[in-house]
Amino acid sequence: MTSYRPVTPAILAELETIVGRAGVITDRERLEAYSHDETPREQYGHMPEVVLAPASAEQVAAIIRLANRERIPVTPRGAGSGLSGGAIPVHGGMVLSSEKLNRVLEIDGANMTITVEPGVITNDINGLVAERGLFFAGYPMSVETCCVGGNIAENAGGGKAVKYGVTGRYILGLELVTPTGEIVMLGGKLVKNVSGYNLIQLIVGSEGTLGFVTKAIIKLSARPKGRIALLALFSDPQSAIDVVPRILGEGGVLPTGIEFMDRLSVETSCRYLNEHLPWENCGAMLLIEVDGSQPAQVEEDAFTIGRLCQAGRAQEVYVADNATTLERVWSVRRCIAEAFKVYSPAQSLEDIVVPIAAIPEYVRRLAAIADRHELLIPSYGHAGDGNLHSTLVKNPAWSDADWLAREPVILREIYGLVKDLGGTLSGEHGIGSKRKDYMSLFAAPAELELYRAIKRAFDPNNIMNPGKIVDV
Ligand code: LAC
Ligand code: ZN
Repeated sequence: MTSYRPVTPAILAELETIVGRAGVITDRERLEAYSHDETPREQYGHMPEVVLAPASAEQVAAIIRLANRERIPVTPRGAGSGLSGGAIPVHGGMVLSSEKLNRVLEIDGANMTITVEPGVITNDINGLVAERGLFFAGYPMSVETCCVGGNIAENAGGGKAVKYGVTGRYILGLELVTPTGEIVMLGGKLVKNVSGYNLIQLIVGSEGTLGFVTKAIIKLSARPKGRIALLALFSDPQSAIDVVPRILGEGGVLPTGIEFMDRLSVETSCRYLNEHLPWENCGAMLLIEVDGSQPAQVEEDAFTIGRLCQAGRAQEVYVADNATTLERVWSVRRCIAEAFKVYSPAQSLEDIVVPIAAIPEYVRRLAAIADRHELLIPSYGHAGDGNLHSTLVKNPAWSDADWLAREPVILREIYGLVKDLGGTLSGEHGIGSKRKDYMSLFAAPAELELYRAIKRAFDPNNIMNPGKIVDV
């Protein structure tokens, strides 16, 4: 275990010479906002000693060199919308915020790229490039609040991954400040690049443990001209989930996404938003979207999928084919996590992923686990990716201490099931500090040792986001 040194007044004075007084936050009330992400604060939060808001790669590099010299931990932070504790300074020290690194540096239409700093809000990219007929296919559910740096750190997925894949597919170049304070440029506006090890894709998803991204070159795609979403209602979760492998395997259509919501998830989000979807008489819903450049083709694809849903015992299939209805159904889906936080702050939002064909068995066996432990475990998520956000919700009859004692037992049981089915711990939220202790259930000692060797090669003093993914 590395031992770290505190941030002393002398170090604060030196930090002020790097980022200026306004870039150094030490006020306790303001620090509090940087002590947690979207995981339950009491359980996972930790206060930083100082928060820094650098405005250039050079400033980031100078801070990291100082942190190395003094052996002070550095935790990179984007918008703080993470779900695994990735941006929480679990060893105290410095939080390095990307909030002032939020410039769009270039839009290059001919190469279909946009170059941005890490603090740019993901959704803003689409606003900027829409008029050129382009879009960024990354679509995390927190798209309106999360930022590009966080998406890269976590290799964020989301609601369009069935067709478009996840963030990493679109990252062509990265400027990185390494954990020893070097500035390196990886890749460029290159669609193909096999010159050397693929360090870009090692950095993507490394949860801020291998450096701080200061610039990203992102690949844009042609904006689809048509989109249709189908909202298919089923009497029970199993019937809905059973259709997913059929849609993918039998339709000959690649949907943009296939999202699953059980009844409690839809109901909770609808109540939170004061929205109405007809959840009362159903047990679960699928939200399936198709898009494309030919509106007639998109309609035909939607029709094909609608037929498969009906053949799979859908009670009803509703069509959303204009901006207003599309936004209505998607906002219910997007806000489920937020709504459950209000419904029960004591909860564990999971991110398991299994092979797509194993989704029906997962849902069946998860229901048995929930029954046996007498708690609610609603599920929703990206069924078309085999990625479900099963959420353990504290039984109101349990005390807080009860919950904290039972939660890990139930989690281990769920993870055991996931492993049995050939799945793993996280599909898009990451390991962070929240899931670190469970890594050894899925990765053999030799694999974990490779992680540690990589970490040591980048970060010999273990100052960069320590306490995440694995202990070094
Ligand atoms: C979602 C977030 C929790 O899919 O990943 O809603
Ligand atoms: Zn998700």
